[in-house]
Parts: sequence; C-alpha cells; structure tokens
Amino acid sequence: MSMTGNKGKVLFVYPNSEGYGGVPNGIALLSGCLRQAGFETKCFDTTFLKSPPLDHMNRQRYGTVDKSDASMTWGEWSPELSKKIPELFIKIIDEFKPDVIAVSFAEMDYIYGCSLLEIIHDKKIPIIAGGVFPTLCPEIVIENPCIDAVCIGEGEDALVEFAECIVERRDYSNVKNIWLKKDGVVVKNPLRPLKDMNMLPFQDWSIFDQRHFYKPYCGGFPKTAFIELSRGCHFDCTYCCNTARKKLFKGLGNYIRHRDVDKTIDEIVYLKGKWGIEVIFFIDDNFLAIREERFNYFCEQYQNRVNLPFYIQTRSETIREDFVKRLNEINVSTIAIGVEHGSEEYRKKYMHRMMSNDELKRSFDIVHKYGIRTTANIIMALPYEDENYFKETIKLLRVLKPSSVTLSYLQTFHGTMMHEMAVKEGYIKKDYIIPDTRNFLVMNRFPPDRIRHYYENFRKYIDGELEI
Ligand code: B12
Ligand code: SF4
Repeated sequence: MSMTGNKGKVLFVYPNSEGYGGVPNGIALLSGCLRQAGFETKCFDTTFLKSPPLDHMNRQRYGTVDKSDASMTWGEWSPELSKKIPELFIKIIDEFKPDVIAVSFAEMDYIYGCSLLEIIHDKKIPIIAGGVFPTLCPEIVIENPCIDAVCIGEGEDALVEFAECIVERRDYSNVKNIWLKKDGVVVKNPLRPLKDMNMLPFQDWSIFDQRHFYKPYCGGFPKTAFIELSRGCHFDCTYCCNTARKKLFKGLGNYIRHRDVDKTIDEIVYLKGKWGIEVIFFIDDNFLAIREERFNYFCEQYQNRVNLPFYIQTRSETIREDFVKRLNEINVSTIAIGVEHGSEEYRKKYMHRMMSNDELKRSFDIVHKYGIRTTANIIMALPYEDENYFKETIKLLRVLKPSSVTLSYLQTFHGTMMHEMAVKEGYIKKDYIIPDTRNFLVMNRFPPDRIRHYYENFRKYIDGELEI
C-alpha cells in the first residue's frame, strides 16, 4: 500500500451522532483506496465527542446485553466534549488543509452532520457526501447548499476519481456514480458497474481513534474487526436498505458478490498482525447463503490462518446442521438470526419474510444444539402493528430462547417499502428525515406509552417475569 500521500489530502467526516462505536468499514475501505492512489487521509469523527454510547447504555439499562462498563474502554463522556466539536473541526481543517472533504452519512446522522458542514461552509473546500442515505435519496442531499457532490452507491472508484480531478484541476463533472452541481444545475452521472470485491484494498484503520477497535461483546470489550466476505442479499424485506439498493443497482452486475476467501483471510491476518484484533464480525447480510465448496474452503482456511472467535448473521433458511457443526469446530461464537417479528401473518404480509415460526424454531434449535450463542434481531413499532401483534413477538421469543436479543424501533429509512407504507398511512411526511434512532412512529393502534413500556421491559417479558 503506497503511503507517500503526496498526491493530495482528503479529510473524512464521520458525523456519528449517537456514540455508536466500531470502525466504520466503508470509510476504512475508502481510506485504503485513497492511500493506494497516493493520497493522504484523516478522519474527523464525532463518535466519542457528540454523545455517550446511547445504544449500549439503553441495552444495559433494559438488560438485553451482558453488563460491561463502557467508560472503562471509551472514557467518560461529558457535554463539554460535545461543545468542543466546532472548534476541533475548524482546527483539523486549518491544520490538515484538505483538498476534499468526504462525509459519510447514515440517515440518522444526516441532520446533525449537515449542521457541522455549515460551520466550515465559508472555507470553500469541495465537499462530497456518500453512504447509505445519500445513495437512497441523492435528490435530498444534493439540494443542501453545503454539499457540492453526492456519491450514489459504492465509492471505491468514484471517490478516488473525484479527488484526483480536484487536485489535478480537471473537470469532475462526468465522474460515474456522482451527482454534482454545475453552474446551478444538478448533473446526474450514470452509475458504474458494481465493484469486483477482489479489487478491494485492506481497510485502513490508522485514521481512527483506537477506542473504535473495542466493541462490547459478551460482557467484555474485545478488539473487533468488521469483515466482508460477500456483499448483497437475495431477499426483499420491506424495511431493509438492501432491497432498495438492489433495485437501484439493477443492470450493473450481480448484486450478490463474493470476495475470494484467500483475500478476505489475508485482510484478517493483516488486521490481526497490525492491530491485535481478537474477534471477527462478518458483516455479510446473509453469511450462510454460500455454496458448500466455498464454505468448506473458508472453514479450512479460517481454522488454519485465523482461528479467532467470530460472529455471523444469517437468515434462518440458510441454517444447515452440517454447516453449523463445522462452524462450531472453527470457533464461531455467535450466530445472529433475523426474527424481526413473532407473527407469521405480519411477517408475510408487511415484511415480505416468508419463513414460518417452525422454521425459525428449527434454526435456533440447531444452533443451540452445538452450544453456540444466538442473537435474535427484533423490530417493533411497525406500521399496522398493535399490542396483540407485538405479544406474538414475545411469545415466539419464549419458544426460540435466543441467548440475546437486539430490539430496535422501526426506522423508516428512505428508499424502503416501510417508508412508503408509513407515508401512505400518514405516520410521517414523505421528506421526513430520521433525526435519531430513539424515535418511533406515533400510531393510535399502538400508543407511544405502550411502545415504550414494552421496549423498556422486553427482557422481563421474554424471561416470563412479566405476563402478557
Ligand atoms: C457494519 C455496519 C455497522 C457498523 C459500522 C457502521 C458504519 N457507519 O460503517 C456498526 C456496528 C458500528 C453500525 C452501527 C449502526 N448501524 Co449499521 N450497518 C452495518 C452494515 C451491516 C454494513 C455496513 C458496511 O460496512 N458495509 C460495507 C461498506 C463497504 O459499505 P458502506 O458502509 O455502505 O460504504 C460504501 C458506500 O456506501 C460508499 N460510501 C460510504 N460512505 C461514503 C462517503 C463518501 C464521501 C463516498 C464518496 C462514498 C461513501 O462507499 C463505500 C464503499 O463502497 C449495514 C447493512 C448493509 N448491508 O449495508 C448496516 C447499516 C449501515 N446500519 C444501519 C444502522 C441504522 C446502524 C445504527 C443506527 C445501529 C442500529 N440501530 O441499527 C448504528 C449507527 C452507526 C452510524 N452512525 O453509522 C443502517 C443504516 C440505514 C440508513 N439508511 O441510514 C444499515 C444500512 C442497516 C439497515 N438497518 O438497513 N453499523
Ligand atoms: S434478509 Fe436481511 S439483509 Fe436481506 S433483505 Fe431481509 S433484512 Fe435485508
């Protein structure tokens, strides 16, 4: 990897508004790409300044994760830290003097992130925005006066090309995947083919605060790496950004892509050697949607070359006993399975999730048979959901007995079908941007105080301490 950094400078901005720790894999990869192309990179990151780790604190408070003290690893947070952000942002820009500012947005970080960009608007540095939110609604993001360009979809090649045009003072108005403003008009360039995952560089972790490396897990804070072995998902759940992206990327190549096992393991070995990682978190949306031959090769190589505990997420339909048995032999630590809702009827009708409750039970039982930890992901406060529907979720979890649960309020992300449903029912306006993940839909059929009650007492309901 070239580290000369004499081509130009790019400053990433990660406006993480809720203190969610963990290396943002997308930025780490993009930094790897820019460095490979000869750029110098840095990251202005608000994770440990803007807010305490809200999600972690909530989960501790309501008993859905093992107890662990975040302040020991991440430090104590105080409002004073948040007040320093504008000053620190200006300082890094004045000292680093970036040629380009590259900001990565998830939807709930957009409003906060834009307030930061306003502070430095007068510095006249080109600002490009990318990430899942700009990808799914570029028309909103490009209208922001502080933002000069928007990257739709994958940024590995687009960002490097854009930054090269800026530093070489070339015309950048026809870079594929990018929308930009030129003489007051929005130029919308076409999309490029989807990225061949074998051309990805290793993630560059050097630009991050090292506190990101420690992720709460099973009561501790092991150094954790997010790794992609594949991209994309075959399914079409109505609340999921993948469904929306798949539609958008139609015709640009296979949405589901696989990275060579050897290359992926090389990256893990590199990160392990350089940063001492202790746990691997495969962020593939559906890890076990994998051909048998590839699976066997992965297991063999992982066992020989890595052998660290690891975490995967997968659909229940992909759980096979022979695969689970083998995963157990190679140190799998947790298998997360999307349950999302307890009612078969609700799942089918509104979430486009066709698996039965028996099927879910089958998959959890197989994983538990091998003593492997499970996590069930659950969404609540959905359109058309009421208290009775929600009780179905509690009932099912009592049967599945997952080792842990992740409960989230539905977030009506732009581009998803759930967003359309919520607009249609009048719960949100079409252009409503999610300000934070503590918000939920306000509905007569499932009143806010009941939603909050179930959210706060979820563990007690699952454990049978509270009756339904
Ligand atoms: C790994 C992961 C995490 C990690 C890392 C987060 C991060 N910011 O990278 C952790 C565990 C910390 C995390 C936390 C959260 N996550 Co998360 N996470 C994921 C996951 C599974 C994979 C993301 C990933 O790394 N993909 C691989 C990389 C390479 O892709 P990428 O990040 O999209 O980046 C590419 C492009 O978007 C683009 N790009 C990205 N940034 C930029 C910037 C510029 C300038 C340019 C040009 C291009 C560009 O180029 C990159 C390379 O191609 C996705 C699901 C998914 N399949 O996308 C959810 C997802 C991103 N998470 C989501 C959410 C909601 C959260 C949380 C709020 C937790 C929660 N309650 O669910 C927090 C918020 C953290 C935050 N502020 O970002 C949502 C976001 C939805 C949305 N529309 O905003 C997703 C899409 C899942 C979902 N529910 O559908 N998450
Ligand atoms: S299976 Fe998971 S990743 Fe795939 S569309 Fe459904 S929620 Fe999204």
